[in-house]
Amino acid sequence: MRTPVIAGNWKMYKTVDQALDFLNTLRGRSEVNGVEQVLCASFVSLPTLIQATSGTEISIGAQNLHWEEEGAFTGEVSPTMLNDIDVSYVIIGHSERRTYFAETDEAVNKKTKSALGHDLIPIVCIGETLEEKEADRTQETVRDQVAQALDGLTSEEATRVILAYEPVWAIGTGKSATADDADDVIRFIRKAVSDQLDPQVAREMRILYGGSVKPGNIDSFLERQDIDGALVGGASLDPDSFAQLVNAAA
Ligand code: G2H
Repeated sequence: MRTPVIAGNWKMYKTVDQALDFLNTLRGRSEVNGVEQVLCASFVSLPTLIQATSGTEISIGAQNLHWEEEGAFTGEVSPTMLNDIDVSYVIIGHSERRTYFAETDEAVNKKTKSALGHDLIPIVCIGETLEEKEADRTQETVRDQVAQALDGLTSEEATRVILAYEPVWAIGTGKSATADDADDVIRFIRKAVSDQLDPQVAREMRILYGGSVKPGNIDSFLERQDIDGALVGGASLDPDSFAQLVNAAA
């Protein structure tokens, strides 16, 4: 049995005060068992959010990390620093980082290994662009991204990875993939993981869908056996809708 995950990706939204307001409104509305609920906030808000959620069902994640523990890397944040403030999860390879910050599959692999080596749960994002989809290259694209992200991991390590299938054309556009399409690709990803590592890893690994998920469409994704939850941007910014998403997955 794979525990479902609802992870909010707040991107570059919410000051510390706004993040605390969100938590105050959320309090008590999503205190449910049977689902991992994660809020991935800006680095600036992480210590405050971790303190404010201590003892609750809510976990806090970062949206990026550097793979080195320290060094002359201006502007970067290391896994050791995330450990120091008790961060639990970290998003890696989001399409916005791949597109705007030139994050490569090689960097995604280094970050994934580093996160696992520091007991952080990586939420690794993969997905095809509209151009790749239209050229019928969705499977090839996601298979390559998965192969590179998980390259060199042991089965035990890979089992701790959460993959998020986020078709780039569905991100923040209001156009979500249909549940059928998402299910097909996620089943294909599970098979790719099985071929690359072993069938047990593929059975145990959580794979989420992301891209314009909201309370009105979450059920259609969650009812698919291979989809283990969602990585949610826009709809995670509002505590009511985040609570509805979590409660739908519980
Ligand atoms: C995809 C998703 C969260 P949204 O970026 O990772 O955002 O739900 O706004 O499409």
